[in-house]
Amino acid sequence: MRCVAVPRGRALTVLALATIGAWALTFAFGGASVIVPHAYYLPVMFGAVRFGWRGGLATALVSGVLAGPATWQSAATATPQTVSEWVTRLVFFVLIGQVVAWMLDHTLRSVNDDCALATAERELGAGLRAGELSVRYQPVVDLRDGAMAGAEALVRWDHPDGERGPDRFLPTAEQTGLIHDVGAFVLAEACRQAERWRRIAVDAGVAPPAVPVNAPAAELVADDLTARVGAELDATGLPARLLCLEVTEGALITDLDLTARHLRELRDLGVAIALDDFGTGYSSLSYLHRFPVDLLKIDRSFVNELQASSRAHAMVGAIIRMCRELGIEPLAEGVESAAQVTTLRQLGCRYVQGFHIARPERAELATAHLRPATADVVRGSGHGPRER
Ligand code: G
Ligand code: MN
Repeated sequence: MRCVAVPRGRALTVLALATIGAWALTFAFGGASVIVPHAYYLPVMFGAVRFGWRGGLATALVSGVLAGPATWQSAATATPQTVSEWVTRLVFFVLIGQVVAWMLDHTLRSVNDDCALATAERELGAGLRAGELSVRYQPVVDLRDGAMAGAEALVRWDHPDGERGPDRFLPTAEQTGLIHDVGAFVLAEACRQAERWRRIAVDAGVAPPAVPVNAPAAELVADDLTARVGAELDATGLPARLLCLEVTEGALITDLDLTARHLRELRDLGVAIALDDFGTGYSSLSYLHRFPVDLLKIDRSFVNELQASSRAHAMVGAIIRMCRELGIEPLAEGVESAAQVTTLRQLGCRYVQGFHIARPERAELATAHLRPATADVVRGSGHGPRER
């Protein structure tokens, strides 16, 4: 879909010419007594169509004055119009402009939305083809030994105008179906990287990190999800246990039964399932009840409040105990301070992720965390590493 509006400058020129034209026409035809002032409806409607109600109003007022005091009733005898006559006409101009603007507003809004979406889709598609999308990895640290137990794959768009986070382009991707291409790209990248890390870890004699990938809602109901994940594991040689699929409970999951079935299939493959942003959705416990969950990510909104609010402290403690009862591993997201690490450790949380440990970084940089150099972070004395 190509979306073009008459450029502003050209539209203003057309508007001015049409208004002056109507005035000249009225004069040439001998004045306001004939039907010619109706020619002003043209610029009034054009103003309303192109510039909305304000454009309609401005054109109507200018036209009303031009067709009124600035136009003879009869050019031949130089008789002016009566005030009531031209004011009545001005009122009609204003009314017509406003009605046209009002009627078009609705249609234009949806056309504009379609245009914006089509443009964003074209741009994102081009970005994908140009290789502008990349994956950053945010380490997950095991508090027991400071090792990088995992690294969450997070997609970024290295747009020529500057880096764009997923919230800037995933909504477009979801609305246009490009989400499947983005999802396939992230999955392939993450599996390839996880396998690379597995080999490095084996050589270094450390445990290989798992790579959690965020699964968009649209992917969770796709029939070929399990097949595609399986194919990617085969293609890269990555053992399924090192892949983890994160399901965000905040995401609108359209078909719970279908999603639950797909997640069970994936789990049968050996892929781990994480429930992301736990506690922020409307049905956290119901998701936990219905989905096969290995890892529960405690949302950063609770972690943020750990120190300041005794309620948050109690809730995080309760979530961790619940996980223990259910045989699920809790992970605290959005850990931003050493004090939070200390508290989480006291509460029995083994895995942490957040800016205090590491920002999402390029794979090469994240590789450094494979060797447990994050030990001082784990001891609770470290400063969060700088971005990238
Ligand atoms: O919903 P999910 O957990 O997948 O979100 C990951 C996002 O959270 C990433 O965009 C990442 O940059 C951001 N993030 C990761 N760690 C932190 C943190 O410690 N604090 C805040 N505010 N955001 C974080
Ligand atoms: Mn996530």
